[in-house]
Amino acid sequence: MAQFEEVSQKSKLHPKPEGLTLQYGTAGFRTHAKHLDHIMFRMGLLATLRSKKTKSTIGVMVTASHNPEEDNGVKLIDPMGEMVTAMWEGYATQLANAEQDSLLKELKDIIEKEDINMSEPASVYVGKDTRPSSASLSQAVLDGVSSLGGKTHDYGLVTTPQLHYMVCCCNTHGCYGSPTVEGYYQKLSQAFLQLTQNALNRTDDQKRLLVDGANGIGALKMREMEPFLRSEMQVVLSNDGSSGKLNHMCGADYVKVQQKAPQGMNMGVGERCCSFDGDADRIVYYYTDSKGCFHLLDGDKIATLISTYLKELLLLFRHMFQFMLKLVTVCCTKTGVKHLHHAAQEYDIGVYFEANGHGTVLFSKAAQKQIQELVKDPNSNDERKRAVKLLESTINLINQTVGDAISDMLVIEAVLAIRGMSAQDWDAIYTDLPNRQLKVTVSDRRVIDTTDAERRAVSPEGLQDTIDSLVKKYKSARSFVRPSGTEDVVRVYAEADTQESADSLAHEVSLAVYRLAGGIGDEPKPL
Ligand code: G16
Repeated sequence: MAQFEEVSQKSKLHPKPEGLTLQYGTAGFRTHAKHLDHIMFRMGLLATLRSKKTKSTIGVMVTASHNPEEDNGVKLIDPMGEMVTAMWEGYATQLANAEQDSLLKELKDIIEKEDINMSEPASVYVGKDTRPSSASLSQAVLDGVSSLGGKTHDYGLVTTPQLHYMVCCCNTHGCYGSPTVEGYYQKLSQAFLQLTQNALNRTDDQKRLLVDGANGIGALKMREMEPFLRSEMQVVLSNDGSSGKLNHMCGADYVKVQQKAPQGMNMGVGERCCSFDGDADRIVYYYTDSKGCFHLLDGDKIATLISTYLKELLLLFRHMFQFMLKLVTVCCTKTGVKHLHHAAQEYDIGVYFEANGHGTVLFSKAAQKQIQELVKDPNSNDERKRAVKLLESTINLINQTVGDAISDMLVIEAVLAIRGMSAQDWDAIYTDLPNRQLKVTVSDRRVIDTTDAERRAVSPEGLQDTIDSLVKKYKSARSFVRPSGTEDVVRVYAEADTQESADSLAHEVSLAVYRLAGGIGDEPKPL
């Protein structure tokens, strides 16, 4: 077939280095950008097949999110804006690792297994972050799509959640919004302005938010969005990409792991600050108190703020709806928003956040329908009318396709404004135990296997027993280890009654990982 001839010819321009194998990780392929050209071309091919199979538009985002600037990666987006299924992640790995001369064979194998009608049209949306390597890598994706005859729409520089939003808008024929960057700003800003009308007499200080853009795409998009917010938010942007390096000493991952403010941010006492990550799908908040102490408001705190706000609104209607009667339930999954997203879909309203600030809120179709009916209810009193309007605007403000730093930030700002809360009030909802997160480099991180939502290690032998006995030495302590799905490291988490104990436990567990799981380089040193 002429189609395959074209793939065969074009793939020679994006050759695979012999012997290189990569896995589709927690959020797609991710490694040094120099290894990725063939992966991008092949993901263009795979997205085209997925589009033909689903008869829908598929998204391909070129980004390595929180990883260093030299890395890059690719995330595939399914029709409703969610991550691709596990089965297709497997195909992605299969195609990525096919040697040059067996690429067509593997491609045909997927076509056959999935029974894909190759005469179906295909449409793929492509976006990229600000990394220097992203321009040529996204071109490789476009080449892959066109070599199989698919249509592309190149959105250029967008945040990952913006591309998820575009894909969902396209496949819902505009029901979710209009599939343009402007449409995204319009939808979110209108909802935000409606919500903040409920917060009276806010001073300029209360509208002020210090935003660390991680020197990435989120900073660019925040600047573009600002005029749409009509001074209802006064953004002071730092790490806007004009001088610093992406994610270097800044960004959500740095702030969360280091538990300190990013470089270049001048924080006044008690001032609300937040950091995006490299592709703006994560956000964490923080402030310093009058003693100069740094306070982090991470994904757990964000989930608590948003769920208590929603619960308060829903309780006004508890006499009417079954789903609102259920208590708030907590569920744990493995790391990776794809796991959390699926778990959250099981609920009428699912609020999910990873501690690193990646998360969103999902409203089931039934819940959205019931809220729509409430809007029209003629017997509603003023308090309920107000609550239902708030719910409606909150739904519009949330990017339900995936975690979105900009959307989450606007939700948080609106909730704080409506409830008249400061960052300190929010922080006081509960007190975090002191904790520490570390990384250990080992020769093969896959030697660590886990169970119970990654809370217990089943291999290597003896590791979990060692962790258990170390934990017993400290008060209120817990510790978990797991292989990262995005970097070549093992992650260690520890918490205890004091920061000294958390640091010491994290160090001891790191040493155990280093010794029992094949650590390389220098032994972990005490903090
Ligand atoms: C990705 C995933 C997240 C995950 C994070 C870190 O985020 O989407 O769910 O928490 O990687 O994973 P790990 O700790 O296993 O390296 P992002 O923002 O980097 O795409």
